[in-house]
Amino acid sequence: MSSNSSPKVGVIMGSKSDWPVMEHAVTMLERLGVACETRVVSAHRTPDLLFDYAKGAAARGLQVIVAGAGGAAHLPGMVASQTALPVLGVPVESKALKGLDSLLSIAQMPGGIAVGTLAIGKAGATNAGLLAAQIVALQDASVRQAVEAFRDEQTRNVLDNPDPRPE
Ligand code: RP5
Repeated sequence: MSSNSSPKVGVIMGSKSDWPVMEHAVTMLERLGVACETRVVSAHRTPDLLFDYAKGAAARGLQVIVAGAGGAAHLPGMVASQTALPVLGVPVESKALKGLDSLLSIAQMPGGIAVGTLAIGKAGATNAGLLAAQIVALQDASVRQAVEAFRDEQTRNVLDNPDPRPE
C-alpha cells in the first residue's frame, strides 16, 4: 500500500522490472493526495491472480486501475475485460523494440473493451497517475483542488523561467 487510507487507484504491473517506470504513476498519485495500492500482477505468469484482482477491484473500492506492461503487453486489456472500472495502460519500454511492441499491444484493443493508452515509459506513467487522479477528482473536491494547484504551479514555473539557457 502507498497510503493508509483505502486505495482509490490500483497501480499494477507485469513484473518487478516495470517498477522504475511505474513508480512515476505512484509518485504523481501521492503528490495529488490519492490513496493507491501497488501490485505485481502478470497476465502470463499469474493469470488466475489477474482475474481475481480485476474482478474484485470495484468491490474493494478502487475507482481506476493503472496497468503497466512491456513486450506482449496483455495485462491492461485482460484486466479491462474483467472489470467495468476505467483501465489506463502504460506501455513499458522493452529491450528489443523500445516499447513500440508494448504500445501497440495495449493500444490496439478490439472495439468493445476500452483501455486508455498513455505514452511509452516515464511520461506515460506520470500521465496515467495524473489522469487517474482527474477521474477520482470527479467525485473528490480535495483531489480536484490538488490537480488544479499542480497545473497552476506547472504553468507558473514556465512563465517564471522564460530563458531556455542553462543558469
Ligand atoms: C512483461 O514482460 C512485463 O510487464 C515486463 O515489462 C516484461 C519483462 O518482464 P521480466 O522478464 O523483466 O520479468 O510481462
